[in-house]
Amino acid sequence: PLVIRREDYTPPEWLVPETKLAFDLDPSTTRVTATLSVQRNGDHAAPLRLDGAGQKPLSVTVDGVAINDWRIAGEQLVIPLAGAAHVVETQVEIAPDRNTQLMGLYASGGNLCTQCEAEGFRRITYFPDRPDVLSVYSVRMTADKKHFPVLLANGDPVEQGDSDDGRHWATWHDPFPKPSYLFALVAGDLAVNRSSFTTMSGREVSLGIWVREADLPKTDHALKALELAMAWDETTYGREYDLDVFNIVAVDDFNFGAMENKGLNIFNSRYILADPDTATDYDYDAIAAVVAHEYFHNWSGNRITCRDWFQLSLKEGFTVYRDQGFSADQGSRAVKRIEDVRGLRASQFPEDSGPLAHPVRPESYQEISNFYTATIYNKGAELIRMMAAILGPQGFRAGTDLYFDRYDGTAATCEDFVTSMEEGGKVDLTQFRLWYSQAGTPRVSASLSHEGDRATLRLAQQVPATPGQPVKSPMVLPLRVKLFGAESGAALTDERLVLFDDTLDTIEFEGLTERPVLSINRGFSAPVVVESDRTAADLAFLSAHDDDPFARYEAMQQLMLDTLVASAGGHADHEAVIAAVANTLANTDLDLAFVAEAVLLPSESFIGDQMAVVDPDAIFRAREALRRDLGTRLEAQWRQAYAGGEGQPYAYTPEGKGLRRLRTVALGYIAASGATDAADLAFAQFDLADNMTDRMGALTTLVSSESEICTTALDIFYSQYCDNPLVLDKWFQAQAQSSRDDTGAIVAGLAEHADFTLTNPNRARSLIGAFGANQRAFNTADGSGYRFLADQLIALDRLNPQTAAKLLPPLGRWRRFDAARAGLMRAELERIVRTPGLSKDVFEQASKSLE
Ligand code: DPP
Ligand code: ZN
Repeated sequence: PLVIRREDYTPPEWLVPETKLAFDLDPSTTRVTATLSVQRNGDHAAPLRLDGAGQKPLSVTVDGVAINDWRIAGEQLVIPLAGAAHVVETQVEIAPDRNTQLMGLYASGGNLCTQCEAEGFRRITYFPDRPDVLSVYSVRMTADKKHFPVLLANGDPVEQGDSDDGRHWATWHDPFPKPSYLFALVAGDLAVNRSSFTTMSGREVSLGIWVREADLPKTDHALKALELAMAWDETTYGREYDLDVFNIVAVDDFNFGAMENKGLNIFNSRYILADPDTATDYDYDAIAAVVAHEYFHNWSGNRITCRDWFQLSLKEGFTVYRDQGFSADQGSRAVKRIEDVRGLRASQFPEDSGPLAHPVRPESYQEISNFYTATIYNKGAELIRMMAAILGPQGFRAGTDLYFDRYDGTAATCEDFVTSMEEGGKVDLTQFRLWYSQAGTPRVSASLSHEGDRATLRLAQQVPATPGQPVKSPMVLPLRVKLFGAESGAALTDERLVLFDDTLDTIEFEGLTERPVLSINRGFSAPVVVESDRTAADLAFLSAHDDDPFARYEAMQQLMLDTLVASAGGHADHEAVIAAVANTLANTDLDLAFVAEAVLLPSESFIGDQMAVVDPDAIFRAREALRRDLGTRLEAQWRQAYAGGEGQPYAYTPEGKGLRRLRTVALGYIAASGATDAADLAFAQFDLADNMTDRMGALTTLVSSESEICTTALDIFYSQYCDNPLVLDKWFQAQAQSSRDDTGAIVAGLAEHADFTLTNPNRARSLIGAFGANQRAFNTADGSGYRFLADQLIALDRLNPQTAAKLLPPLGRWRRFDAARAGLMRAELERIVRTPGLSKDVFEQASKSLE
């Protein structure tokens, strides 16, 4: 397979300052005419090479004259050109309705839409499909007026009109030079929810969210989020929107969550549509976050784009950091940080310690679609967060101002960003750059000793070996540290930001009046694993007394984790956890959403990550035993917490969300206690809920029980929502996440369900993706889970390689399991690799997973 390397980067041989596209749109045969003004870049004699994929070339002209001496090399169209500048026109034919990969121009729900990042544009027309070729686009679309009354493209609308024979046309112009991956068009039968936004310099922008007519009532939340995001980017980063219109279109079939095409974002409908009856609080939050994320890309991604795909985190890491900041400002900062860290540990830490580990700025790839990862996005965001911590708020803003100013209109690199931070913040980030080049999650061991009024913190760091990187250098780890008095509970020191940049270090504290307890990596200031010699009593103490809510949560998680790992190894002692949870539940000063997070046990897979050999059954038993004990011993408190939310009408407010979240967590513990009324309680909640959050909370509790009522609830849910695809996804997902013993069989049955299809990525992920993440169900000792996943993945690969490859990572964890399971997982990976006609997407992931 062809390996693309970062070190091989060379500037483009030809530039394309201007691009005119004409689309004669039709689902079965669309004709695309591309008129490119091309300019030789530098002193060379190379022909023009345009990327293509799958289209049928009809004609090529140069400066208005048809030519025949073009050729196809691989999938590139090669055109010999004599001069320094020419106008090249190509005509091709494509078939949107046969495009199951959902890359390029495709059909979804009767409409036509595009997805071009990373390399979809070449499936539409011949073009230098690389992010450092920036061009000004004009687009003309012609389509049947009845089926496609709405015609949208990037930029601002210019003109429209009717042609004869029932067709109509529209032209759009985007004055901002952009790479081809940001191209977009939509043709469809769509209704719009509009509003307008006045920018900080007084410009009026018309905002529109386009959906099926019937979905219009579900677009208010997304539209509101867009307005909030536009205002937030002005106040927080000084960034103003730059076109007269900003359109968002929601489609049901979409590989990503959403796409930031200039002036015309295209979204997976799950990140737009919401009303209380069909969307959970989690969905509402995710919609606001994704709407903001894509909007923020207008500056961090579009105005400044990436030089090459190795720099992907330049736009993604930074934009995730920006959307995290936005969400934190809308609600509870601490709860948002807890959610983000939980996500990082669930998806990025396993990636960083497995066969697919790669640096935030990778050195090579076979298929770039495989690098839209938690490492690029979420660890990338942590890198920005660390730089922000090192620079401080003013320095960071100076750094981002400089970056936006200096690189506006260009295709930049991660190095350009770091240089801007250095100059703007007046700091030296030489060693910090290792975060971009070294993969693996650093491990810090921290030990605090104390004598008289002095204490010494001893730190050691180790960065584990990862594929291709056996030996690592020490990194700069910004650790927020503070000491608390074990007797008084009071702070003994101010918070210090320790820049730990060596293999070993010691930090001294003086003037201590009592025995100190160490609070470290507060706010998760560095994305590392901390091992400390703090006792269960110290952790329980911090969970009650630390003044950083995140650190309280962390202390509780660590206490739970230590307890569960010991318990999975046969040493169960639940007392410290029970006391700490009781304490947290009794603390009326805490916000309810925080309490709900703090009392939740770590996931089975996170527990597994702490063990040399993952024993999924022992982990499950240990976790269930602790849940049962917590449920029984604290039953009165759970019932009180549960009743706290009763009878309150639904409102999407921080208080309302907190109440609902704690209520469902409490219900889970009541069920875990084995209380005889638990199933009835859950069913009543399910039945009487006036919102999807409570209904799903009850259903996920029921679905893990063996009770008859579970089947009844699933049937009711199905008949109520079977014609709403997004809600039906929840129905599939809840069953795939169940802790029942027969989940594997249930999931295999659901794969045969009339409503299951691999052609829709959301549906495929809701069943197959959720099952792969269900540690116990997926890892049954007979290997049936592995076989099922491999079968589905091979079938999906024929339709949609990009989404298929995303389902593979659970099979790559074989090194962490016992020999029998490892052998079964390897056998499936080998079967996948041997499959004839396999995509390079899946080949890359499967072959790397075997190494
Ligand atoms: N659409 C994806 C995102 O916004 C890729 N750019 O992250
Ligand atoms: Zn993004």
